[in-house]
Amino acid sequence: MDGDVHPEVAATAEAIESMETRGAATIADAVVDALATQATESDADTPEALRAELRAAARELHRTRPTAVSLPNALRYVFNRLDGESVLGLRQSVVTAAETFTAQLDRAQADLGRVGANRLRDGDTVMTHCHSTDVLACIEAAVDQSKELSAIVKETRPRNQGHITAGELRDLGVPVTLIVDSAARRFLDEADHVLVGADSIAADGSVVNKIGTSGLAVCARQRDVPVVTAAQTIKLNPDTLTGHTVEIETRDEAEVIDPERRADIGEITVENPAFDVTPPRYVDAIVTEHGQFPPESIVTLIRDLYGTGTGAPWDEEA
Ligand code: RI2
Repeated sequence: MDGDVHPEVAATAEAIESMETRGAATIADAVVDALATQATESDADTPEALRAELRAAARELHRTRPTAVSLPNALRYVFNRLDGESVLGLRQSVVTAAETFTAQLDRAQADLGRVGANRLRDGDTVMTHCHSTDVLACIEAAVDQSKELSAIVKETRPRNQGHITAGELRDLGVPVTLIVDSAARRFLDEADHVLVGADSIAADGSVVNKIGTSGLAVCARQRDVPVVTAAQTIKLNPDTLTGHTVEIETRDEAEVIDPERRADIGEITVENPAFDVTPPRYVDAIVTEHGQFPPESIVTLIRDLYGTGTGAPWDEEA
């Protein structure tokens, strides 16, 4: 039988689900932290009991956001390093794995930032969609190289994460023009790059990112504005090597329209997909901590880094 989930794990899951904690890299960081809390705060008196608790905690965390592959990749990282014949040893293996994971994540983002910055020239204007810490890392690295950049920031309905991007760019000293999503095509003529993040990258090079990314990419291609995805390799989806598709998260319709207003309108359907899929032909490069790749070649990197090592060890009884 599976063990108890620590209240802090449940709180982390709730924060991810409500998007108080959001962004693929931040989510990955939060889930390994939560597993470490489960391990250190546990009262389990046998390694089997602690393993059961860790599996239960992982399942609670895993169900929160189905599209962000960084979440199962992070869980798998820890589960693949579970080791120890005693509670103490097992506990330590979780803490060490979580710490190593977080350190690697930070390093990867800094490395990725320097790669992405090389694409940006002094005086360039970047158009952004949603809020991505990987994208911000590229811009921050370019600013550190004394490049002067400006940004056109899409507000990104329905959750308006563009506001977070705008604030962080201002903190970096980058001039920001905030636009509504539907103004993107009009402003593309003023952009030198479209720079977006990713929640999941499939083996065929398709980029799964915040809803609205694919429309932006199609318009950018029509206007010859290069589209670059900044994505640490934790966003690569190994399941897609074996033909699985990426599940697109559907969120509450109340994010799109106030329930009272909806009731006033009458019988309508409201859809709220959180993400869309941009085919590789609209993406010029995927920037990772290992360098930049044409999307069509990303399958090689996925195979090298993940092999066919997928699965959900938190569902197993072993
Ligand atoms: P970083 C976000 O999703 C955006 O789609 C963003 O591009 C992606 O996560 C990656 O974020 P959401 O959590 O890992 O806002 O680059 O739904 O921070």
